[in-house]
Amino acid sequence: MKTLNLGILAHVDAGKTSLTERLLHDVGVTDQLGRVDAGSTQTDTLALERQRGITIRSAVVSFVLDDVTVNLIDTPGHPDFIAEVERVLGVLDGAVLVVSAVEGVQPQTRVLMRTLCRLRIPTLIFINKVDRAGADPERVFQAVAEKLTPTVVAMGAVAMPGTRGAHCTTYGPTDLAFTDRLLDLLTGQDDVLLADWVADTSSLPYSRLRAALATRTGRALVQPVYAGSAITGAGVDALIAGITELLPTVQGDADAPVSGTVFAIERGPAGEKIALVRLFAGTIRIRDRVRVGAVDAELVTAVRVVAHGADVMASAVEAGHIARLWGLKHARIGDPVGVPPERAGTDRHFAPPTLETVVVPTRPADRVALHAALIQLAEQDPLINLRQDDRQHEITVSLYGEVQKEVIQATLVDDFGVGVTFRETSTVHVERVCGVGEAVEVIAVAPNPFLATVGLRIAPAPTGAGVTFRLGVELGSMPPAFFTAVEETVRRTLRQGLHGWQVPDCEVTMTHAGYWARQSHSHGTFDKSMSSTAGDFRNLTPLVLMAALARAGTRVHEPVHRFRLEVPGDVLGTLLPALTRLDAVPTDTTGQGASYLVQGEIPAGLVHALERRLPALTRGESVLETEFDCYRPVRGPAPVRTRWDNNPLDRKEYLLAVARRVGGR
Ligand SMILES: Nc1nc2c(ncn2[C@@H]2O[C@H](COP(=O)(O)OP(=O)(O)OP(=O)(O)O)[C@@H](O)[C@H]2O)c(=O)[nH]1
Ligand SMILES: [Mg+2]
Repeated sequence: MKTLNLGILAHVDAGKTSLTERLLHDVGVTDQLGRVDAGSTQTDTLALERQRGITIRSAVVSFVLDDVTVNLIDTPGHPDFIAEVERVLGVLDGAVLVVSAVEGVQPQTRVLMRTLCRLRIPTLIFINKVDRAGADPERVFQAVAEKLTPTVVAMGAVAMPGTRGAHCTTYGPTDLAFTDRLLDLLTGQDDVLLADWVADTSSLPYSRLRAALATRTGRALVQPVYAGSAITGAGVDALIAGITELLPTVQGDADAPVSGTVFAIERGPAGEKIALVRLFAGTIRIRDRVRVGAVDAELVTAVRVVAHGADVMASAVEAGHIARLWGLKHARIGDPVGVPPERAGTDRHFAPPTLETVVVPTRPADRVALHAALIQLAEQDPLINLRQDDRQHEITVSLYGEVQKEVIQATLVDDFGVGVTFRETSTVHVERVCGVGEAVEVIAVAPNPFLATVGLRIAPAPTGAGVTFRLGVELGSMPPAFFTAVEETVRRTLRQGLHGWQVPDCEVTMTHAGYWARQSHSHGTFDKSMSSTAGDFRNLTPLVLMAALARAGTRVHEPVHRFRLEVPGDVLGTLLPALTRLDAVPTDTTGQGASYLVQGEIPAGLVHALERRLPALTRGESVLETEFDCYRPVRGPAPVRTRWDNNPLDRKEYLLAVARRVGGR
């Protein structure tokens, strides 16, 4: 059977979960329509999701349409949970991007559409909530074409929008404006189609246009736009027909070697680990041993697949499907299963978290329990980037925002019985390398206390390039384990640069390498004092790297958001000075009738303060949109972060040692 793994994506509250519920109902999986507001949906199952009426975790449900199994993945829309969306992008064959007919294109809609286009994920757009007061599907369609993607085509029209009686009609071969638009769009992209049409205008019958529409949609070159209401069901039949007709299905090879991706980790009722895997090729049966990430031969002890609305035990899962697998003890999000699939599961599509905070147990005795609980949460959400500082044993997590913080707090109490408070949230800065720096320590030459020679050169790399590690020495000059030790340590050390912040992008070249081979005395026992070990390389590498980094120099950068703020014209006089006090830099202010649109940049750490101050500054009449933009150099003195990793030396001692070395050469 063919499968389609379909993601439902949107800005918060656009109606993803309601649409998922409606689809399940209309295809016959559920008898009763679940409601977000009643806490009765299939996908918002966490107690916290039901209480708050927002989706926090992505969830998979499934139904059969004609001969296709559709695995539907409902995702959260709140930007604090963008990491959940990121994880599912690598396993999607198609997406429905939901836009509210009332609120229109929102910041997250833009971020998501950009990413869907970049990843070439075939997408249908659904303008939802046409029944709600204020709905204006025509205006929203125009905004979609202007702000999201120009390659759109409206697949139908809405009558009586903004009323309970809103209903939708689907365009067909007799709607000339529709067929003209198809012709225009498709011949503009396809030279063969254009040539045929130029030669003979009757050579493109409607059926051929429809087929071309499916092909182009399948290649993510055209985005058909539907409209309707998840609540009343208007327009949803057309969307279902569009999913079947226009989105590409896959039929993986069940006999090929196993190849899949772990895209989520859950815990079962007994606390056992469950890996959600999208299988691109092959078949996994119970009791099979599979390779997961770097771990060979993990034993699969149970398999569940989502089938026709329910999650059922199965003896195997085949290519194309999504399954929950038990027994993969070491599985982590993004790990390949078997042969790594072409689509990597760990690619970064969105900005990383820009905030961090220290988590403090309410009862000091809970510290160990808290650490264990956070380790489990970090498995499900690796971007919280859990770390413990060595001296005070304080635990820090990275965050996207305050809502995520509240969710972590509630989860720790509800699921683990650990009450926590947080220190003030602070901004995660990064360090960028300024120039090129080199350092070397030679074996048996003071002050090098380790049995290893390591020389490293560090150079800047473009933003987003990541850390690259190259060998400037012969690969055969040392055992591979020593090179691995150096590379791993380089990556770990760069998590904290000269000021304690991560160095995300740079090129590190190993310029010198040397070791003492395994040596024994006459009585034959291995003598550690005469033979290099991987530990020597692990201990020496941070010293050399930090010395090279000190020579190259780094500059601390802070995350900056772009903001778009609509305000009544008469508050501008008090608003602009308040923005300046919040370190926001307005770059553009334009009048829009009685209101003004102010756009500019603001440090990420002050977005929350701006949100809090706005109601008072604007009589509650403002609309604020913010989105991560870039890192920019910090003005004034660079903030320093305390060290938390397992560095062999205390930070101050460490930098003094580095300084002595740099100065002494
Ligand atoms: N009138 C109307 N209300 C809708 C429609 N779709 C959703 N809603 C309401 O909008 C609110 C948000 O709906 P959800 O389905 O939770 O939206 P969501 O996109 O899943 O939200 P998050 O997952 O939290 O991002 C709820 O109160 C729904 O009842 C619709 O078509 N018409
Ligand atoms: Mg939802």
